[in-house]
Amino acid sequence: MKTVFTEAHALQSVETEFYRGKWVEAFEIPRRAELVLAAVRQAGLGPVIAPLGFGLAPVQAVHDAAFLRFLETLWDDWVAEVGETPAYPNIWPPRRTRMIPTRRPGAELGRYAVDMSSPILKGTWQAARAAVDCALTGASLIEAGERAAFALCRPPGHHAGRDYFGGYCFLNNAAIAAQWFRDAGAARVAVLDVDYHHGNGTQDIFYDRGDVLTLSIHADPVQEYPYYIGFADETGSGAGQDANLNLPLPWGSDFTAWGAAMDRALATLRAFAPDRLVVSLGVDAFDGDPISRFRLQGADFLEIGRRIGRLGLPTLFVMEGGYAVAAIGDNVVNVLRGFQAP
Ligand code: OKP
Ligand code: ZN
Repeated sequence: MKTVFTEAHALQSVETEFYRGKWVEAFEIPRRAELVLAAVRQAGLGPVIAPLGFGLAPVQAVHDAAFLRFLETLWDDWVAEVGETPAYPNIWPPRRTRMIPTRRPGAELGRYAVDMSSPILKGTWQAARAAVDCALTGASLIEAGERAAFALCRPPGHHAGRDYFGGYCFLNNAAIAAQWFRDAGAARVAVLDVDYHHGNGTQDIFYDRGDVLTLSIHADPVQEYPYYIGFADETGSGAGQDANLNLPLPWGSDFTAWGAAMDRALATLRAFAPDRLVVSLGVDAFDGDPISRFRLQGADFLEIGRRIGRLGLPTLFVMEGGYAVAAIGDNVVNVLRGFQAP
């Protein structure tokens, strides 16, 4: 399987993040992608290729136009007003606020950010666009007949909604790839999110659609980020009724619980009979993850890959979370190798 990667990911880089009331060493760091790349090479998984440029149209097919203008222009506006320092929101519009147009960068940040984990930097737009191009290059390999591809995307994407960003995510790489598959002729696409955190952005984007099935296995939002979304009773709306499946699990869950949830997800996925599968591949369900509380072991990731492989679908893996840097490479490669040798 080919891996799509570009060094442009390193343009999104911060030393610290605001976590539990303190500025701590950042979890979502460039080293994560470098270690996954090293593990892919070490394992001899296949060629590593650079992304092609896909332009903005596939991004506009998923995200709100004003939101995209904001992401592209915020840095320059921020620098003019504040200077060359990471752009963080520090005010949010309360409920019942009229969304009056403004160009004040501080006001716009609060309008589009859902949290403080994703500062906008000089290279954020470029890094986020490059990650999308990695996902779309992987998708195009599959369109050209490959059975699978691995888009080593960074920054991640699954918390980015139609018109909001947060959770380290700016553009929803997996959702953009899923939509691109639809536009390339796939009648039905499934997005399976195995990241520890609920894929709230992906759910948001496809919630009212029946042509894209979204499934997510994640920590119960009663306990865990993103808190407000990801509950089991969110099953889709309108044409998308029953095309969203959330499988929340409590803190401390191991592969006994996780694997059972996965089997439920796979049964729904098989019944949907998609033409293409996108996997939001976060490996933060790992026991040793510093911000997560599941207990999956290294070998469990091999089994996850095997089960996905047995679906027999053209599959695009899109990198999401995973913060136990010492194990991130092995955990990702385990999924991909399990997939290849079910
Ligand atoms: C991104 B991905 C919880 C703080 C959470 C943001 C987490 C984003 C995870 N107390 N901070 O899904 O791995
Ligand atoms: Zn995560």
